[in-house]
Amino acid sequence: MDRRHLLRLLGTATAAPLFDGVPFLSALGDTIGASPRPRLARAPLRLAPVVRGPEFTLRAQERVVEIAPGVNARVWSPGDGPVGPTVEARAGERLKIRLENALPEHTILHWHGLRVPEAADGHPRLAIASGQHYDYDIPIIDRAGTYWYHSHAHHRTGIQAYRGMAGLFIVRDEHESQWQLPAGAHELPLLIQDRRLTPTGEFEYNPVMHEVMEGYFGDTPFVNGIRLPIHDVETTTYRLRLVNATTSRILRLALSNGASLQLIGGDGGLFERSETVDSIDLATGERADVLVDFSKVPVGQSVSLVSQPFPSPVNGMGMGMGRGMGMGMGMGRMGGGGIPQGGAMTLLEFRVVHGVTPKPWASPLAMARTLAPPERSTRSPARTRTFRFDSMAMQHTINGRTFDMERMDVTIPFGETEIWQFENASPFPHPVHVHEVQFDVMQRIGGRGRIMPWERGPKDTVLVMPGEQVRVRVIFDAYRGRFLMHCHNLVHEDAGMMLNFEIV
Ligand SMILES: [Cu+2]
Repeated sequence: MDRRHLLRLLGTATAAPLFDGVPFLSALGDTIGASPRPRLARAPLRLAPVVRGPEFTLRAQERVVEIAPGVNARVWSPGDGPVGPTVEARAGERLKIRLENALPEHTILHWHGLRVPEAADGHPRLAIASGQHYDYDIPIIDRAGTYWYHSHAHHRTGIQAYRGMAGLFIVRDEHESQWQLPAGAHELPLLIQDRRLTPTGEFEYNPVMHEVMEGYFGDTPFVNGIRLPIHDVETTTYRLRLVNATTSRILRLALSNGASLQLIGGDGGLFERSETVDSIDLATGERADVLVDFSKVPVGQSVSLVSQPFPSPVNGMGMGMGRGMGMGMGMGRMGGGGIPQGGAMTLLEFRVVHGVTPKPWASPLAMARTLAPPERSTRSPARTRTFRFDSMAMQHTINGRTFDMERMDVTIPFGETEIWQFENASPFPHPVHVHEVQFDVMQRIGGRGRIMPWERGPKDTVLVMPGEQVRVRVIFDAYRGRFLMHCHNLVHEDAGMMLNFEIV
């Protein structure tokens, strides 16, 4: 009796179709990572449904959804899909969003990158129990940009975001509209995650000791909640809104054919000028707005969005250990470990299927002029504060302390400009996220020693590598209240690498 026949007799052929060739072996199957993986058919990319104001409800619930052809997975999502819907708003609008919690545990959503009133920021002390709801009132005071939202539940942010409690939040405004950037089918919001997929279609999340230190890495890429999808494109220019929504992974985003990316914006909207780059490093929480030109790709060929390999950024870990070994010294794959930090991954395949005459906005030269200069403060900073990020003895600390929900760590007078200096004294990378602000990266000392092209606009999250000091200029002039600053490696955040600050 062959295996297919056996499985059918056991009644599992349709319920658990993940093993080799049963029944999804196809020419579109693939292998991910270094070790043999189940061959699965590839699914088309899906864009999350769009929700708009002035009022709507997001219902967080457990669902079983299709994440690859014939493969269902249990997700936790604030909507009907594998991740949350894309919120679209216009600057100046006011949104009233109700979060209904039908999950079996507490949750709360944070609107990442947006400056909102204290009550709308999703501080973990505002989390609601299962069966409860929370009403957000959000005036959109920020400029056009690619923001996002995700769970901020105390000690549960990592697993909830991993299971699908995340989505995009796009703000549009008049200033951006005048540039006639690729829109409609040529604008693709892409929420990138990595997960470990078990043979029964479950998302495995169980950081063991070394993963609590370095981070939790998946073995399978997901875009908009779909496993390694395919998207059909025309021979013209597309706008990709890239969001790193992984738990811990730094992505070195590039195109598989070596073509360059035209970087037009970042965390806080469009840059003053676009810049052509070969790759973009995005840490968890960071975003990039890029134009990709498919006009030179012959119809019938594919180009993939990939994360290129890079040496392990863990201090003291060389290239050798970064490749396939990770911190676990071989515990990695045997223990179900994912592709290590810096490992190569294919994220999304673009199949060029139509030749079209490029539209006027498709000229990269046209985009090289000034896009949208953000209004930034030139006030001199009132003070400098230093925050030292350290990881040792199974603890992740900021200035020697782990998070205490009730302790106020920093008090800032409303309206003041400050320099915040983030120092990474640990062996691990830390993407530092500050709620309620868009800051300017002023200087990086040590490590890479410079400001990267994708850090030249307003930002809310900045990657601080081991040995680096990064200075940012922050203005606290939106709202008074209690907010958070934390590491956005969600394993570190859940372990307490977070502090409260209050604007008074
Ligand atoms: Cu961290």
